[in-house]
Amino acid sequence: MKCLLISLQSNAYVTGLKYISANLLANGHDANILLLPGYLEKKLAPAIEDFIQDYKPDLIGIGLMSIEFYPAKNLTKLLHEKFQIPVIWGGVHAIISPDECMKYADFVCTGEGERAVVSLLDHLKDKGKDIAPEIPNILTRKNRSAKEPLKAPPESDLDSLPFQEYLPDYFYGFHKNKIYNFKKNPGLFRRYALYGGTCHMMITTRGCPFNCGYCANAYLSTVYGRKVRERSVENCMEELMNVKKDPYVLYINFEDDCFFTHNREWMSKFAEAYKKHINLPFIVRVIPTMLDREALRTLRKAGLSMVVMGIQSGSDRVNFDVFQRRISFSSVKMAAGIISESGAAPFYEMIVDNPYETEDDEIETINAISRLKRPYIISLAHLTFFPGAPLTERAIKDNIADPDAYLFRYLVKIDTTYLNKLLGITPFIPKALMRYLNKPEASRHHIHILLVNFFNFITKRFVEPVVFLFIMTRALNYNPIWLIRTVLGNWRSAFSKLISNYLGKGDMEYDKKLASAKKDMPELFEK
Ligand code: B12
Repeated sequence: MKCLLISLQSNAYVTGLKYISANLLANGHDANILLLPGYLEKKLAPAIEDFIQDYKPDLIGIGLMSIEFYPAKNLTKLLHEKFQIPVIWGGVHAIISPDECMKYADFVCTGEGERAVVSLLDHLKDKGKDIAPEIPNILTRKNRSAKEPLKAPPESDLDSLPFQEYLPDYFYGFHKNKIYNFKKNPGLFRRYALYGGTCHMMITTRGCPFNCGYCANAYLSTVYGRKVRERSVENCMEELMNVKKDPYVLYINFEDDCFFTHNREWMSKFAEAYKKHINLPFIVRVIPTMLDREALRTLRKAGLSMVVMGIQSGSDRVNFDVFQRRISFSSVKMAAGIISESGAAPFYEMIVDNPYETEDDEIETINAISRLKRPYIISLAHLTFFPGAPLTERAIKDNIADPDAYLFRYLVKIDTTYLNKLLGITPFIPKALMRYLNKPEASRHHIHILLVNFFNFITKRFVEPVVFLFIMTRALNYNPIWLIRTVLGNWRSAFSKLISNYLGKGDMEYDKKLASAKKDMPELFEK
């Protein structure tokens, strides 16, 4: 049986779909992945129609995060008009909002999809599509009303799942009205992949030990439990040795919510094997209170080049009371010190545009951030009220959030307020200047606004890229060849980010498509 897995994301990092397709192949089925970046057209393009007619899938799967809801709804309607093929939705949004998704799809996957999709294809083969399946994690119109829809326990043995490839030969992309095989057109793949395709995105754990109020994990942990499940070092190495064969892979980007949930024993075994077999620079994410100096040193020796750490706010009130994230700024400062001392490039993430934050909180955040050891890079994300997050429920109750806003706005699109701009430039300007500019609106003059705008312009275009290059060069132990390869591999995405003020090109294009779809297809946006 054949399954076509479609992603509507603007980029080609489709970890979930790669896992599902690998498992389908291992179980005797066939799979293709098709990237339709932000597809929101009134009609199915002839190339897509031909592709489906040629491949003749028995099942079409659409993977979606919440922001891809409208493209998924539209595409499903177009597919149903042309073909008699059942459509299943899966991914984070399907898990969080299964009832809403069930209005449009024939099946909804309410958890991990690897085994569920294999069972569904087996069912379609044996019993056909007119008999409703009874499969754990698969919601149908029939069993939707059941009190206890069948749930599969979270996958306990992650090593038993075939892992994802960097670029499978059955991965296709829709570009300028044609469909291309990415493996045969690697240049095109790299255009759609983040960071020019220089990173392999890898996940060694599933789950997060925290339950922050703004994060989908707070909901996902009710489905998967609080326990963080991990892969063995051997299993991770097998995936990486395969990935390393591709000369374009320069970095491994570990997307685990917190790489430091692994214990020291796992870490040292990993570091040893990684250095021996892989030896590529790599990136990890960490939650400040989980950072372990010893483990960090061990990873650093194995090639760790960048540590991404969520700080979110510099105000303890906001972190504790609003975000339900019990991490004080003193812990953040300590963790930042350890990262700097290790020589890895520090990359800190903040959440802004928070309606529960006062001007005093924002001023406190800027002051706090300025106390972190330089040099470092910060990235600001717009607080998006995604469905399923406890803070979203609170904000809707408090009438403070538009419950549909997440459908139209990317995290990277932040408000261009005075204090957001000042926060963004704080790591790069003299502290005395920061103190002079860090004022409440009531005491600001034209000169403050002028200076913030001026430094924002200069910093974003010239200073920040130079600091970024410097911390990466240092993290790569001043290896010039690696630096040149990084710059060459990333120049296109870096350039496009600079021009479009840090909003990815794909996201900008999606914004435009969404705006014109609202005009041309108002019925799509009706509830
Ligand atoms: C890696 C990652 C990315 C990567 C790759 C995403 C990907 N599709 O693989 C990148 C960097 C591209 C990314 C981008 C964004 N991300 Co992200 N990302 C993650 C992260 C950290 C891990 C995802 C992952 O690989 N999980 C491991 C795989 C195995 O699990 P999975 O993807 O859930 O897939 C399983 C099931 O969901 C299901 N499944 C998935 N797809 C399908 C399809 C079918 C047909 C079926 C049947 C089943 C099925 O089966 C899979 C295997 O078991 C998660 C956090 C998390 N813990 O989930 C956030 C997360 C998914 N991202 C999130 C967000 C918000 C974004 C952005 C929108 C942020 C932004 N820039 O504004 C962008 C999307 C931009 C775009 N449209 O292109 C949110 C989503 C919230 C929501 N309600 O939608 C999450 C949950 C983070 C969070 N904590 O809130 N992200």
